[in-house]
Amino acid sequence: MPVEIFPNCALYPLDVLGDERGSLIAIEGGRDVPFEIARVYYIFGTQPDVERGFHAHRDLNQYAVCVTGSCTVMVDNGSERRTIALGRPDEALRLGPMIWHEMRDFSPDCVLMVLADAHYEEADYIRDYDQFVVAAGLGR
Ligand code: T46
Repeated sequence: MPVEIFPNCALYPLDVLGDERGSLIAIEGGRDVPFEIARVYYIFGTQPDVERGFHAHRDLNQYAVCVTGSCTVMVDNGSERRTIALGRPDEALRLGPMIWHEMRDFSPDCVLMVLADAHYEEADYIRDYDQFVVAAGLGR
């Protein structure tokens, strides 16, 4: 069962398939995530003390999985903030539209994989926090 953080933001368990050889997780668009996957990117080799993110998306839906190592993600819906520790490959953090997020505390081996429902579009980013709060207050 997902653990809701905000309406657009939740932690989802991922089914682990495995046998005596080890483990495997499959994420299928339209089944394990509620959209067709248009883009996959991953963040790795993050230098010590680096902080990333500091934006929200207007329309983009994403699921982030820390496939190796660990990091934290601060999520903010415009009125509340929560910090989520990611550190397991069988858990996905849904980052829906209008969730401000900041990633930090990357372990040296961290690989943060993100599945997205659209191609990269800089116009979809809100990178100014005050602008985000105003937009979130208007419901968009
Ligand atoms: C997000 C968090 C979780 C591309 O050209 N294509 C891409 O698909 C992405 C994701 C990035 N880029 C370029 C844009 C920048 O020149 O790669 C560079 C680094 O991207 P950015 O500074 O936005 O990276 P983060 O770690 O701050 O944010 C990323 C995603 O951009 C963002 O959508 O939600 O990870």
